[in-house]
Amino acid sequence: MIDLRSDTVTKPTDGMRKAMAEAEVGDDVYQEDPTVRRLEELAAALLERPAALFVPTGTMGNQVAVHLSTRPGSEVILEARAHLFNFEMGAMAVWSGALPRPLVTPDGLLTPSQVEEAINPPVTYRTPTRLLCLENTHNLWSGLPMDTARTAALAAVAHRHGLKVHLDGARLFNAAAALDCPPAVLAAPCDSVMFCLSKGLCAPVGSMLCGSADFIYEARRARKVLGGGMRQVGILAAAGIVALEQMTERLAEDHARARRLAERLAEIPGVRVGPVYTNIFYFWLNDEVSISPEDFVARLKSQGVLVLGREDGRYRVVTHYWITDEDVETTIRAVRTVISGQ
Ligand code: TLP
Repeated sequence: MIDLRSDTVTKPTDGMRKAMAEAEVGDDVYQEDPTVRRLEELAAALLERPAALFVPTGTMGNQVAVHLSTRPGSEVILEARAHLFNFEMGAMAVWSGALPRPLVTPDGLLTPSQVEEAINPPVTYRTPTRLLCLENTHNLWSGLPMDTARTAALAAVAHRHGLKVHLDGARLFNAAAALDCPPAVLAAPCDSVMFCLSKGLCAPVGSMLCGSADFIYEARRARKVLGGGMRQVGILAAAGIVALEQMTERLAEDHARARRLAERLAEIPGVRVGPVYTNIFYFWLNDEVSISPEDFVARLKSQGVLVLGREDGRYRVVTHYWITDEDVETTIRAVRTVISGQ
């Protein structure tokens, strides 16, 4: 199967499996797992932060950050299509009692004036706004990367009004590759940053939350509240170390394949392709293609290709380490076959 549904489907590399088998471990709840400690030091150094915490998922990393940066009854500003708002099961309301204030944008990029207008004034009769969450790259906006200038301008507004800024950098290394800018620089204006090891970087599990020493001390407690105190988890951290040491520099290859695949798909009559910035893009079938989304996904599957059909009629394609040039060709042939055989 050529699995283009997500980069979360990536299986660990041989190097990761070997590192996992050989990992030195200890009880991480006592902070005695040497491999986890090494991963956390590596992540903190990469992001130029005092400290980092290994968490099982990106969702947990994001929600721990929201929890520590809000109070029940306060508001969180984010872009309307943000993962934190759309795919995290209302966690900020469930666990932190926080209210999202989603802002609609035409292109996925919040503007400083939009954020400023959405911050409630600090009077005793208005809901306090405490946090701004950004997403880089922006998943639902075709993997759109956000440059440091925009991040800094948004963070400046937030900080001027006493808000914290959290970055959902699930695919921060994709943004870094696309913009040719170190991840530490892209994330620098934000108080906390989460990035995933388990997406394009191929680790089977795991994300990192980075921030100040005090923030990470509290984050360790919050992770425990959520049942995220793991024990001999160096087995997983070992794959994360390989992810950071060996997998970040190659992401431009995934971006180039996404671009080629999109260009070739756009040549097929009946197919409309959205923008490609990094490793995620969307496409649509024009009305002349009378095939239901369920059928299209199922018929592509029978040709050995998996894409994600969304309820809004878009199909998502994500390239990653396990997608080769040959897979790009096979995918084009499969889409042509399905459309011509409708
Ligand atoms: N994204 C997944 C799905 O949840 C949509 C995917 O297939 O793209 N932030 C962003 C921007 C994400 O895209 C994701 C996962 C997360 C956070 C959550 O990470 P996990 O799945 O580790 O909780």
